[in-house]
Amino acid sequence: MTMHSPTPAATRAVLVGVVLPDVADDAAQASLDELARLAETLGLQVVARLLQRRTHLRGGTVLGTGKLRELGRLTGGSGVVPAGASQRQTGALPKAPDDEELPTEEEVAADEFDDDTQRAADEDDSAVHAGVVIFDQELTPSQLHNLEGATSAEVLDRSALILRIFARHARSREARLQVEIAQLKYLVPRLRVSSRGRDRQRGGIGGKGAGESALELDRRRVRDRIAELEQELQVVATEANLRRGRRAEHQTVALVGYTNAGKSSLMRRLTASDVLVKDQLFATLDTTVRHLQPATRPPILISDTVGFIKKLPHDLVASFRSTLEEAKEATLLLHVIDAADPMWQQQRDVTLSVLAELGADNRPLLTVFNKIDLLAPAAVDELTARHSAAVAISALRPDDISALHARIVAFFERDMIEAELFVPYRLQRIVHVIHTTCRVLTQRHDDLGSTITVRAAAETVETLQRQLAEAD
Ligand SMILES: Nc1nc2c(ncn2[C@@H]2O[C@H](COP(=O)(O)OP(=O)(O)OP(=O)(O)O)[C@@H](O)[C@H]2O)c(=O)[nH]1
Ligand SMILES: [Mg+2]
Repeated sequence: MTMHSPTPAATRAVLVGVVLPDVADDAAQASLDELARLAETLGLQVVARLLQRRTHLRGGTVLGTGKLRELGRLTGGSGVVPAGASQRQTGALPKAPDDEELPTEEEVAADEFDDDTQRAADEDDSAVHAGVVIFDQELTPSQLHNLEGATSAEVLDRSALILRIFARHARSREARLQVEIAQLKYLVPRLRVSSRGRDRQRGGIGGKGAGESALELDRRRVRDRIAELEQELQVVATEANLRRGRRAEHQTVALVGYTNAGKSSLMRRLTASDVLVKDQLFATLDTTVRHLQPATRPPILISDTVGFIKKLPHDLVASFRSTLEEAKEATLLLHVIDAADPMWQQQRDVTLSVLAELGADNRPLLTVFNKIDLLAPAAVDELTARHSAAVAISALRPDDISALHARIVAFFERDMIEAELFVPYRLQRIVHVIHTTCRVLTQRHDDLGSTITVRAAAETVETLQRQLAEAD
């Protein structure tokens, strides 16, 4: 490796945000900041950002003609949609429902009323062109095709980028299956455009269709593959469900929240485990379950799982449903928020709406403002004054972790009752059950058996009393 070789084009990316006039500047920039972090997570180097305001997000290229030329200069493309592309729209192929008519040049020019480009400081235009262009919004198949023609670069939209990160970070069988299904579902509507012209089937499926029939074959193959994977996932998910079922009698807490909020950091400290913590988006994809430490009686289980992000591809949410069951069945949700992120309110809303989509919005929820070590004391005071039911902590401070531990324990204690159980000696095995599912306060032995006073969830006490009565 030579020290001074320029970054290869394939890893140089231009970010493009197209926003409606009513989107505030800081929101538009924050969205591009997040896109940049996603790109960096994939190992891409962001060399320029383009932001364009338009009255709508339709049209053959999303961008105006001037902006498209500028983009072409950055990628070494022509900056105009190749002639063949617009013909394709009126060709023999049926139109996909999301296809749009190409606007005329004048329409496009008239619409382009404001724009803004930022280059990385060390950017030398002529050195190496960017090989990747990433759009902050969803592109239709034909927009994608036109943009690739005009830029000669690989064009990704936000969903495609997120899917690639997921594909790279998935570890468990369940997560891999979920990601592969989502990738294929993303691919199906895009196959029509992809299989004409150059080969863009990077999803890893064989077969390059040249004509329509080959294309139909491709589509069928992909659908068959999806069905196959879904079956496989069902088997894996059933096993996971069994494990979850065995945990059902336990008190469970699920850490949920926006990606990078600090869920895994809290998991590590609350459970004295070494789950992966990274300053990266979607570091965690697999669900981990551990005991709360210091241990409680009865034990409390904590789960850490995939984070959320705005505009999370719908198929991804759908295919991660089984992973996210953990959150749905938790006794308590800890909603972790990165209080130091200027966009935390939007991030909170995204998390709450994904939870609603998953049907997990009826669970008791404790809001945890994390990373307050990065805030000024006055800002922390304001936060706690405004959100008195929430806890404000830093995952880096042991005292804060203890306080959160106490809050979790107190939540479960609130629903506990005190009871006295008599266990005859011949049923001593139940004593063991009592010790694992209840907090034992006192224990007395006489000629007939043990009298045990406990604190436990009302349901647990009922179950034990029933077992004792039946065995009697
Ligand atoms: N300063 C500060 N940094 C924190 C705190 N909590 C977490 N971090 C950092 O934030 C980054 C993300 O932390 P993670 O725990 O991996 O976040 P996550 O929510 O699990 O993220 P994903 O798994 O990617 O969704 C890491 O670099 C952590 O070291 C905190 O309280 N203060
Ligand atoms: Mg994590």
